[in-house]
Formats: sequence, C-alpha cells, structure tokens
Amino acid sequence: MKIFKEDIIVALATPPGEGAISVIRLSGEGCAELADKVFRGSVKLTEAKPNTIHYGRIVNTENETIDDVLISVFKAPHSYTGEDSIEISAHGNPLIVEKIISLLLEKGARAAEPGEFTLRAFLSGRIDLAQAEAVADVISSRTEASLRGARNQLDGLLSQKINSMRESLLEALSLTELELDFAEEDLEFLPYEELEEKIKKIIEEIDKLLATYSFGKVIRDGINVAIVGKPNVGKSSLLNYFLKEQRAIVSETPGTTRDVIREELNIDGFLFKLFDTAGIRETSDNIEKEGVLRSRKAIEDADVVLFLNDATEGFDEDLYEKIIEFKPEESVLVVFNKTDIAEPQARGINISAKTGKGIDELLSELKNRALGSKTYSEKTAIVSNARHYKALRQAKKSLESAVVSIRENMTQEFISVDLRAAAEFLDEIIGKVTTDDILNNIFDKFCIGK
Ligand SMILES: Nc1nc2c(ncn2[C@@H]2O[C@H](COP(=O)(O)OP(=O)(O)OP(=O)(O)O)[C@@H](O)[C@H]2O)c(=O)[nH]1
Ligand SMILES: [Mg+2]
Repeated sequence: MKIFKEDIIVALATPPGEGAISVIRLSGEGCAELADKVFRGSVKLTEAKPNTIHYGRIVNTENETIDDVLISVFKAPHSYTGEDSIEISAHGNPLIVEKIISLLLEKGARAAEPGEFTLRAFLSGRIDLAQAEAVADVISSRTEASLRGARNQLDGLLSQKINSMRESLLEALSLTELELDFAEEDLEFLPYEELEEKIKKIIEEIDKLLATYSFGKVIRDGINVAIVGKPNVGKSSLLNYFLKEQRAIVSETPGTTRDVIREELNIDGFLFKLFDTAGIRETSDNIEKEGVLRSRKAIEDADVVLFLNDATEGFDEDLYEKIIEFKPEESVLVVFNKTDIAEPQARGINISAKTGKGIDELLSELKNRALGSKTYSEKTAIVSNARHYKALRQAKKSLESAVVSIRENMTQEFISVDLRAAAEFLDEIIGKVTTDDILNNIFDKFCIGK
C-alpha cells in the first residue's frame, strides 16, 4: 500500500452480504462535498453541524433513487480517522452497497486499502501505533480474556508505560549529550553512578513488561493443546467430551484418526485450540504414516502436550521419552484415561472420557499450565504482540550495552549511541518512528473498511 493521506477513501464498514443495514464509510478532506453530489436531503452535508445525522436519498446521475439512507457527518478531529468523515447507513443489500460505492468512486473517491481508516487515525495522531494494532485485536478477540487484553492496549496502558520509560531515557540521554558538548570544560551534569542507576531502573521496567509476554501471548492467540498418545487410548473420545459433541470418529479399532482435527474450546474465557491427533505407533500403512508425521508436527507447535495413556495398560514410557526429546517436560501433561474400568494411576491426572470423571481437574490443570501462576490486574500494561516484545528486547540489549560502557568508563559518546538506539526501539512500538514497511505489515492484516 502506498500511503497517500490526501485522497478521499471509501469502503463498506459492515460485513458484506444481506443485513438490516450496511454502513459505507468515507474519509478525507472534502468528503462532505463529494457526498453532497449524490445526496438529496433537507440539508447539505457541507453545511451540516458536526456529529449530526441526516435522512435523505442517494441518487444516481439520472437522479434516480438508489436508496434512502441516514448519513452521519463527522468533522476533524472528532471522527474515527481524525479527519472529516461520513458514514452512510443504507439498507443491507449488496447490490445497493455496490451501486453507492461505484457512484462515490465515480465522483472522485478512492477504494480504501485494508486498515486504511485506522492507518489514518494513526497518521492524524488520534491514536498511536500500539493502539492501532489493538483495534485489530479488539475485532478478532473471541474470548473474554483476549478482549480485555486488547481493550487494555487500545486504552493506551502499554503506550503510557512505553512513553514514561521513553521520557526517563530521553532525560538521561540529554544530560549525557550535554556533557559531551561541554567536554572541554570538564563539567559533570550526571555522575556515571547516577546514570547507571537511571538506566538500570529502565531495564527493570522493561523486564517487568517482558515478563507479561507469555501471559499476553496466551490471552491474545490462545493456547495450542495437542492431544497425543498411542492408538486407541481415547484421544478422540476426550476431544468429543470437551466439545460435548461427536466431532471425531471414535471406534475400538486402533488407528481410527488419521488426520489432525482442530477445534476450539473456551475455558473460563481463555481460548484453547485443541488438536486431536493420529495415535502414534510404527505402521506400514502410508496414510497412517502421514498421520503420525502430522501428530509430530502438532506436538512441536503445541504450548501444552496432553499426553494421554490408557489406564488399563499403564504408563507409555517409550512414547513419553520420545516426546520429551523435543518438548520441555513441563509442557507435557500426563493423563490416564479409562479409569472407569481401571485403577487410577499415581503418575498423572486420572480421567474417564466416557463418564467425565476427572475432566474438571484436567481443565483446571490445563489452565494452570498455560497461564502459569501469574495473573495481572486489569490496570497492568501487558505485552501480547510479538513486534512489541522484539522491540523491547532490543531496547533492553542497547541499555545493557550502555551499562557496560559506563562500567568501563568509556566516554559519553559511546553511551549516548546506545541510549539513542534504545529510545528508537521504544519509539517503534508506539510508532514515533516507523517505516512504510512496518506500517504495511501491520495494516495489511486489517479488514477493508476498518
Ligand atoms: N471404558 C472406556 N472406554 C473408553 C474411554 N475413552 C475411550 N474409550 C473407548 O476406547 C476406544 C478408542 O477410543 P478413541 O477415542 O477412538 O481412541 P483414539 O485414541 O482416538 O484412537 P486412534 O484415533 O485410533 O488413535 C473406543 O472404543 C472408545 O469407546 C473411557 O474413558 N472409558
Ligand atoms: Mg482418534
């Protein structure tokens, strides 16, 4: 996407298809003039008071009515984009929508790129980049927890934290550079010990934020759980029990599941992505072999491996050893199934996918494994985005290198280079410095009309 701020952009803001209403959005200087060319109502939109709604008709070049509509008029800076904008609510018919949009394009608007309205909100300074990213998260959140996390970021909690770290960093930087300017005079504005203290405080703050990432990632992206084990231990039965439906085929024949079956489960507001896999065993059957390969891939991608055993057969030591060759042991949850017909085992959680026994305990253990013991209040800034996490790590690295320079008693020049770099990494998060590449990467993932 080329970033042009001057055009008037147009797009459907509601989902395509039939509905009670469809909302078409226009944004950019002059959008009211443009809309006036096709709108017939009791007032001209250019003369309408800001933030008012007007009833009228949209007409084509032959003055034929396309639809009767309600138009909301927003004046900069009090709009979603921070620019003059207009929203047309028409009847929710794709044909009407297409006609209105074509008409607006004909009159000089340009079709908006994905995320371009939000991009403009960022470019006009209404929100910063971390908040713009949160808009996409708010829309895609499917659980309470992820919605709360996205909301927290959109409200600016992360941005405030970054801004305050950035301020202390810039203060340290300016004092360091001041000393550089007065190097001849041998003036000292900030003794090295104090500078080191200041930097260490910022590193501590960054560490606190970095520590929230495992939690943040979980609430934003959900938790991948691979259900694995030998054939016939009851993996598909367990998936079905979780989902309360006969999703996967269950049979007494070992090797029933051949492909990985993916389903989602909401546990206490957290999103769990469950993967029922093919039972793992040596096999000469080509299809089953492929299934076993896919099981392995599911294990690799899993945050938690639910290692299911058949309690009537005991613990499957061989398979366990194989799994922990490439998965950390703490991510493997040992579970024994079929305890309705066998004695409970000491080494893991005992359940029955048939009667539901032990499933509550299993669910709460799954939650513990995924979220750890950490919980954060709603007022805590949380890092949930890989881009932010990476930038914070880089900022920390630069600060650590500044600390090394201080301890080695290097001149201010060396220190200021690192402090400046750290500040720029923080700036990247909130978009004080960005490149077209960064922006494209972020906004391409949005839907059109947002
Ligand atoms: N008694 C009892 N039988 C169970 C339980 N869970 C599963 N079974 C039975 O065990 C057999 C295998 O169950 P599945 O769910 O198909 O096992 P699976 O692990 O998915 O098997 P594959 O897909 O072949 O790897 C079926 O006959 C189930 O009815 C349980 O908790 N108790
Ligand atoms: Mg199965």
